[in-house]
Amino acid sequence: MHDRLDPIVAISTAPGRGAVGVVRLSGKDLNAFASALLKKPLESRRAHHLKIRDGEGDLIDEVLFLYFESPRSYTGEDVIEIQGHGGAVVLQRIVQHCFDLAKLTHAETEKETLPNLRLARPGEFSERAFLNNKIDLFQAEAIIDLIDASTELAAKSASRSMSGAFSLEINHLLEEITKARIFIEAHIDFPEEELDDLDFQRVDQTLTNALETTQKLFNKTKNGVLLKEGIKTVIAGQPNVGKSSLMNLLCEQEVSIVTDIAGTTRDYIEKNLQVDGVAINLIDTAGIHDLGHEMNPVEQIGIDRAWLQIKQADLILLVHDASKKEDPEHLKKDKALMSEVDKHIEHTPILHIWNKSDLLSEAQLEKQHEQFDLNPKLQESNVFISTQNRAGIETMKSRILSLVGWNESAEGGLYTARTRHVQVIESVKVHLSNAQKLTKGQHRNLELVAEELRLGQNTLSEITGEFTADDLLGEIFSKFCIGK
Ligand SMILES: Nc1nc2c(ncn2[C@@H]2O[C@H](COP(=O)(O)OP(=O)(O)O)[C@@H](O)[C@H]2O)c(=O)[nH]1
Ligand SMILES: [Mg+2]
Repeated sequence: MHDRLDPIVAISTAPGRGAVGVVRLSGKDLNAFASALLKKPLESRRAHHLKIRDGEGDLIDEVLFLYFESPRSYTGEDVIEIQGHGGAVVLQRIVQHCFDLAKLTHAETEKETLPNLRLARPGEFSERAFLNNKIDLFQAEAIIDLIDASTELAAKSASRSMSGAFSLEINHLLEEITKARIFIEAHIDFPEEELDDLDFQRVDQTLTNALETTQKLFNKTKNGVLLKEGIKTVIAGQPNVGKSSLMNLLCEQEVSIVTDIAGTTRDYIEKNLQVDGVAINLIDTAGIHDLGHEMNPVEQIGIDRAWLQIKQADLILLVHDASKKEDPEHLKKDKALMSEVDKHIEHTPILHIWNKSDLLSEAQLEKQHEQFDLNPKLQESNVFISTQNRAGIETMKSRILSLVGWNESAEGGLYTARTRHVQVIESVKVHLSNAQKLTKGQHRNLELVAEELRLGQNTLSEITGEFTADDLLGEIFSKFCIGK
C-alpha cells in the first residue's frame, strides 16, 4: 500500500487527442514546488500563463497553471492543475517534467523540492477528498456514477447524490437512532429511575418513525441501483412467438432477424436502450424448443446460451403466442418451458407477454383480459401485446419497470446508489425492528435494545464511510479513473 501522505501526480483527462489535457498534482505542501515550476510569484486560485521548458530550455508546452492552497481544493491538500494541450505525448512530458523538478535540490533547504512524488492510483484524488472530510463516501461513489452515467436521468440523480442531499437524509436517520439510544442508555445507567409504560411507548414511537424513514430510504436506494446499473432484461420463449419482433420494436431498429422459420435466432443479441429514462440491457435469445425436440449442434449451443442469460437476468420477458392460448399442444410446451425456467432462476421477476393479440377477436381478447383483471398479482405479471399493431406496448413498459421495483414518484427526487447501500439499509431495518421487539412484552430488555441500536447506527454509518473497513475503501476507489 502506498503512503497516503505522498504527493501524487496524474494525467486527469481521458487518453487520446483533445483540445485541452489536464495534469493534476496533490500533496500536503506543494508551495515550494509550485513556485519552482511557475518561476514567478504564486497566487492561489488564479490562472497563470506559463511556458514549461525542459532541462535544455526547449519548450514543452504553453499552459494554464492553477494553484489551490489547502484546504480550499478538491482533495483538501495543496493542488496544482496544469492545463496543457490534449495530446498523449505532451501530457506525458509535462508529468516527466514534474518528476524532474521534484528531484531538483532546493537551494535554500538543500532538500528535494518534492520528495516521494509518485503517480496517483485510480481514484486517489477522490480518496484524499474523502479522507480529508471534503466529501463522504456516498458522495465519492456518486462521482464515479456521474462519470459512468449512461442516461440523463442517471446523470441528474448522480449529481443529486454527489451534492450530499442523500447523505443528509442518512444523517437525519442516524440522529433519530442516536436519540433513542441515548434515552435507553441513560436509563440503563440510572436503573433506579424506573421506566414506565409511557416511556416505552415513546421509544416504541421513535422506533416506528425510524423504521418508516428507513423503508423510504430503502426504496430510494433500490431505485438508485436500477438507475446506476440498468436492468438486465432477457427475452425468452418458444420459437416463433415473436421474441425478435419484440426486441426490434423496443430498440426501434432491426437488430434481430425476424422470419416465420423457427430457430432463426441462433446466438443471443444484446442492445442497450432506455425505458422512461431507465437503462435497460435487452437481450434476445434463441427460442427454446420442447425438451424432446431433435436439434442440430448450432441450435443446441444457442439454447445453452439462452439458459445462461436467463440465469443472470434481473427480469425475464417470457413471450407467448396469444393466438395459441387455447391450443393444448402449445400450452403443454409452454408449461414445460415455464417449469424449466423456474429451475434456472431464484427470485427473478417474470413478465408474461402474450404477443400476437392482433390475431384474437375483440371478444376473445376481452375474455382474456377479464381473467387477469380479477387478480392484481396476475395482472401485474401478464400483458397482451402485438408487435404488429403495437397494442399494449405502453402497459408492457410500465409493468417492466414496476416488476423490478422501480418507483418513479420517489419523494425528494432520485439518487444513484449501489447494491452495497441497499444491503446496508436492509440490515439497519433488521436491527431497528429487533430493537422494537425488545421494547415490548415479556422480552423487554433495555441492554439488548441499546445494543441493537448501536449496531444499527454503525451499520448505517458505513454508507457515509464513518465506519468503513480499509479494504472496502480500497475496493471502492479502485473503480475510479486515474486522475480523479
Ligand atoms: N400476427 C402477428 N405476427 C407476429 C407478431 N409478432 C411476430 N409475428 C410473426 O411471428 C413470426 C416469428 O417472429 P419472430 O420475431 O422471428 O419470433 P421469434 O422466433 O420468437 O424470435 C414472424 O413471422 C413474425 O412476423 C404479432 O404481434 N402479430
Ligand atoms: Mg428470434
